[in-house]
Amino acid sequence: MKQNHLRRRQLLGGALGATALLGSTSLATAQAKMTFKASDVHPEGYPTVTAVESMGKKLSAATNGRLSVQMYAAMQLGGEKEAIEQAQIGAIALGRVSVGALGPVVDDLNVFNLPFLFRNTAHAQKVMDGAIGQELLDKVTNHPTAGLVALCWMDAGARSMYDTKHAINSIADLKGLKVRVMGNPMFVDMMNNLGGNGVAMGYDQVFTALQTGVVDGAENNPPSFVFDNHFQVAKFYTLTEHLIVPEMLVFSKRIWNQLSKDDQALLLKVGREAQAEERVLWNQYEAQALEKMKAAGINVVTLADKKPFQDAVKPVWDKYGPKYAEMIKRIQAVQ
Ligand code: GTR
Repeated sequence: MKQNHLRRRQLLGGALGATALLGSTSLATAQAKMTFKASDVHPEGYPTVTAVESMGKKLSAATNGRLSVQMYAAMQLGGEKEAIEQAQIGAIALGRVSVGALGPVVDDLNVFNLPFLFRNTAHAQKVMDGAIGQELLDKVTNHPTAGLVALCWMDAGARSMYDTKHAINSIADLKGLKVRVMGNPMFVDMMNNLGGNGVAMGYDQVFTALQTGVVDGAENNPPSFVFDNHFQVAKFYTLTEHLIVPEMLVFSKRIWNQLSKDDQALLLKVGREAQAEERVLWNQYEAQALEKMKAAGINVVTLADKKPFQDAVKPVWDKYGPKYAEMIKRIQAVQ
């Protein structure tokens, strides 16, 4: 753990140095060569990682190598809370993070963290691609203290439960299971209302926690479950699809403010393209993940009835829903 921390500091050292340098020569730096450090918890080959790398290649091509992206995948720089904090101080430029982790920073986003909000992933995509999606990106960018510029959305499918103990065939099977959730109180409440014990922790700790029995289960989409290796230790996966939480690619406002208007416009353009590219990759990866799960003999349970799960999370809606009432209505109206 300590070593990880040291390694992280070494990796970040360069970026901090470069940023400090940039601060001292404002106009000249607008045209200076810059390498944008990017962080993602997922490994190389994961849709979000590939899309950001491909965005970096486009940036380099468009600026004759003046701007580029250096990807630090697979949690080399820590979890998502760390990525957000590093972007805020300008230690990295790009963080690809879940709205689950961003909600505590920009509260408007928490509406997307309500369980069973979207009818399905197609519904979520329609919302992200439309006026509401743009509005929420703007909420991040215009937030007075978040220190982030939202470049685009990224798909992350639907999240389902998995565990190391037994198949979850009905809500009763969740009773007493310690289940890791993302670091956001809404998810702890969600899990507790479903009958489990919600344990909030960073993504960087989940694999070990599952392996050592600190938690009995977690919840995530099939690509995370498979390609971050959780399926090596958790053999039961139940398609609860209780959360459809989109992700965002955010840029450090500190670094953004040092860029020329043209470079900012270019970043927004390649960001939009990254969103479209990631979606195509996502669909392929999700299918691959499901195949790998089958091949590995994972017990995949399809629920005959999700209603008991939906009913159980009503207290979460009662507690967090009212302040988003207008937005919820608008989201539900998107066909
Ligand atoms: C993944 C997501 C990550 C992170 C992770 C988690 O699906 O891509 O951004 O949020 O889940 O559970 O923490």
